[in-house]
Amino acid sequence: MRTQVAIIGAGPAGLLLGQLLHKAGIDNIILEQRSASYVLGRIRAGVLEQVTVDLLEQAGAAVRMRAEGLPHQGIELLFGGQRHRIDLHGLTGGKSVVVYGQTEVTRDLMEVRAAEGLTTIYEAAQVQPLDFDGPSPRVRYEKDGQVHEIACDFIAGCDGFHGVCRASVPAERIRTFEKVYPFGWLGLLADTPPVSDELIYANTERGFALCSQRSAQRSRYYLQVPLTEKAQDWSDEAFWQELRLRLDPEARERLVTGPSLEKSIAPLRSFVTEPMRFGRMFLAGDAAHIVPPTGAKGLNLAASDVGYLAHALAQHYGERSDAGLDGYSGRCLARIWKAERFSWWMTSLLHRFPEAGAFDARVQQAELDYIVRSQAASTALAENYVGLPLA
Ligand code: FAS
Ligand code: PHB
Repeated sequence: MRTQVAIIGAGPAGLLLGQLLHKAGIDNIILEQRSASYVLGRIRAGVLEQVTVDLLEQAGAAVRMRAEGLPHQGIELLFGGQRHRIDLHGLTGGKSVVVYGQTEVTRDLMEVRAAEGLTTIYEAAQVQPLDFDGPSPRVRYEKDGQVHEIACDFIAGCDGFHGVCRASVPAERIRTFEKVYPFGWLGLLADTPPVSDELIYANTERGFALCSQRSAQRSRYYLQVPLTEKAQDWSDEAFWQELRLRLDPEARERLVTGPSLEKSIAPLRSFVTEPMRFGRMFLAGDAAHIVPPTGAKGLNLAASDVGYLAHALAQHYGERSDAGLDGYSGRCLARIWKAERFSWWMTSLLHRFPEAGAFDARVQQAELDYIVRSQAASTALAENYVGLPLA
């Protein structure tokens, strides 16, 4: 088999790249180790920046998002028992975010890919990127007991944090930066009406909590928990009880509880790979970087990486220019590090750290109080939250 671009990974990065390349007339094949239903079963991100919305429009995968996505013009910070609204729209000259689950983004991208008759090989085992330093890269994989190879011009490593592409680069050619946080997020999805119209980020003595949503009938909640916790040790009732203890009286009163559809614990880490290009192999999305979900950046960074890469590949094939490919890594990393900083800052601002003392708690409260009272400080939060412009 031969294709122009072999994409490894059918998460949002790989699927969005496949669509953008197809729209640019660039042939591509996606190889995914799991089944489509397994990929769709992962409950993850929920907030889309305008940059991501625009890329999904370009990919022809925005119809349902336009109909069902929830535009959000503000978020609330809850601390000291009080909620304070951050007017994202007013502070950023009219920008906002769209609340629309990553699962739905993935489903929409899968559907348009299938409708266009494009090739996605699910349950591909032992996928290996080969010869990416030379002019003729290849991807080897196993399927139904047979070994197959795909000859290609380029390989896109969209295979997430635990993928094979980054791991295939010799250690001396890659530099990674990592910060692991001493807690995780216990997430719960339920078919209950959201507790509030907008997202609530809570800093409480018992730890962080986030009230998010997927629709007017489906809620998504998160609780900061120690890394020793296991999702199966948390009954629904225990989750709801703890969430109540982290809410203000009005939200506690409004909270509608119900049976969980999904419960899982996500560890929190900051991670960056430099560079993101190795010969004819390019890393994009979680394959290259991870952010703590506090700033709602993970999925959005994956989208902007892929937007840059699709544009660079279109330039290569369309204009015979490699300027975009040569500048890919630097362009992505400039955006990634700003999102890493913001996600680290939001995490440091809103979580209770085990080693933190009374002084640290007071400084956190002082910074939160400063943010909600200062136009400059709340504008800085707002412009990062809605997403910085593409450079
Ligand atoms: P993904 O990990 O989504 O996709 C990579 C794909 O590659 C997977 O389907 C995998 O099966 C496949 N793959 C891996 N190895 C392979 C191999 N060797 N061969 C073939 N295929 C292979 N972000 C937020 O903004 N908010 C959140 O609340 C949030 N919660 C998260 C919770 C968890 C548990 C995790 C892990 C991430 C969370 N994220 C969140 C971040 C998440 O949304 C990612 O940013 C997003 O999935 C990135 O998409 P991809 O880069 O496509 O990576
Ligand atoms: C979500 O709805 O899953 C979500 C929203 C905002 C975040 C993280 C996760 O910062």
